[in-house]
Amino acid sequence: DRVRVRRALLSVFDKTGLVDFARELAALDVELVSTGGTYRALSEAGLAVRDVSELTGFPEIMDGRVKTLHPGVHGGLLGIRDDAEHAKAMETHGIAGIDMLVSNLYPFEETLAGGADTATIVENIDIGGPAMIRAGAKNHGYVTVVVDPAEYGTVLEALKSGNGETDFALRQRLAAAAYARTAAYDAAVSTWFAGVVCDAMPQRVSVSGTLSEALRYGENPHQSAGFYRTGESRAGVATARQLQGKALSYNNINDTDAAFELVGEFDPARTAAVAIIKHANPCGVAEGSDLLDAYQKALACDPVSAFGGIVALNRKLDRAAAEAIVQVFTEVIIAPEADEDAIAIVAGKKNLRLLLTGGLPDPRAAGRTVKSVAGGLLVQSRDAGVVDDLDLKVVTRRAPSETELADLKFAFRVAKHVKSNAIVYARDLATVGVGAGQMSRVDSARIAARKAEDAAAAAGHAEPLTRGAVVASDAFFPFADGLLSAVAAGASAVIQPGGSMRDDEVIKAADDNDIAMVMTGMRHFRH
Ligand code: 93A
Repeated sequence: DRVRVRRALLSVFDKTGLVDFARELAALDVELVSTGGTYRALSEAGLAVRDVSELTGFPEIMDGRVKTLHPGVHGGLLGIRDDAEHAKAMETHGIAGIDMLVSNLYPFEETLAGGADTATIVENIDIGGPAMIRAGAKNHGYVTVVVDPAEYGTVLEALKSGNGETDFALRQRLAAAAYARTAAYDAAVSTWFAGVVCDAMPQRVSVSGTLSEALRYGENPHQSAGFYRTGESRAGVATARQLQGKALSYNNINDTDAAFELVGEFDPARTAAVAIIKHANPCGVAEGSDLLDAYQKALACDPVSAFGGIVALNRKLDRAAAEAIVQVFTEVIIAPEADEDAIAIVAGKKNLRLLLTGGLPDPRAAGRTVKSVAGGLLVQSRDAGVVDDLDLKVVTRRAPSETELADLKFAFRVAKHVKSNAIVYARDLATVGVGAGQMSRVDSARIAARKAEDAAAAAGHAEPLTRGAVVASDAFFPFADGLLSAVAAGASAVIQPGGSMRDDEVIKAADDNDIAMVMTGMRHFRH
């Protein structure tokens, strides 16, 4: 089961360790054959190497799309040396046996992660490389296939200690690694094709990421946890730079993500916006003339819950906003950037983490979310719905005023980021009451209204802040009762998806109470 390696074909995109490895192979009397770029790298290093076109009698054509796809290569990889007919075919057609294949592939996954255009991504689908790897691995009885530069050392050791021969166990192990690589490669290609090109769910999904940090514990101290990076370039908690403070916990990461995705909904060129998050739900969100104004408005919504919260900002953190934020016990601040003054102010709070992302996530970006259930994975495209893009329909006699409409859109934008059932009261482009995560929409509505009363009382207002406010609901009102509870709280306008069997009843209840109601046609469940 030992095979002497006389000829190696090297065709690698990632040229790490290539020259040293090839030099050692040459010293072991292995003849080197290579494709274009690999050939150049080796000959420039002064190594004797033959161009693969000598084996094929055919030049590389079509910008390299066809360089090794030839019987001269595949016959050399697939021929069974001990089979008389195979040996005869090799002789008749002048096919040289290839005993070792060293190949790694065009960087499809990296090209995809780097956000390249479709044509570039397609061009980075390697065809010849996987074909050779699969051929050599099939014929592992005779061929040693190396797909990972990390294996170069092991392979050299084996050759040196084995008189230039490899044994079956090594070739078999390398063949398994080879097929694992081509399987993962094709899975990445097929997933991309299905999802992006055909807008369909892939037949298989493999969730993969690289451990970025082993976390102290998970959602609770008795659970173990880790944070993995997927390589996606989206601005957010996974790609942010942490300037200070201790390591983020599992819950911090989850909440920070929720916070930053929410402020990402607010175009920084149009407005300053701040979101304060607790347990993945906003306890205050506001637009403002600047970040300080937005922060103060957001904080006023529920200052009790904001204690120990996560603060996300959609613009460069400045001194004034930083000074206000550090007055309140805050776990994490996340922003696209921060100016020097702001960084210095935050530095005064040793435990406060400051994360800078370099940009904002695009709320309309395509992408997938994955959730594990017992024995399965639930995969869906991310909720890329944005209220500005929707065809809003006024369904009541009274149409909302311009101010009401602006508040309605604001409230619906926020409701998308509140756990269902979500009810959001807003006025003056700030939340005044948020009802989240209740099993009954009426309960969410009651909680939101009560929150607004509490906030008003705390701020010394005579009237609850729901009076004259607008209300957003993440899903339709199945009955008029949810709407009537908003009416009772004093709301003047409502935004909701619509689509209930009893829409007529709900619209009538609105009209009876002189409420303006807008339907979006889009639901924003979030669980
Ligand atoms: O364009 S290909 O799909 N067609 C081929 O015939 C082919 N042969 C090798 N890609 C092909 N390769 C790949 O080229 C290898 O998998 C490797 O990634 C790369 C090495 O090219 P070079 O030696 O020119 O740098």
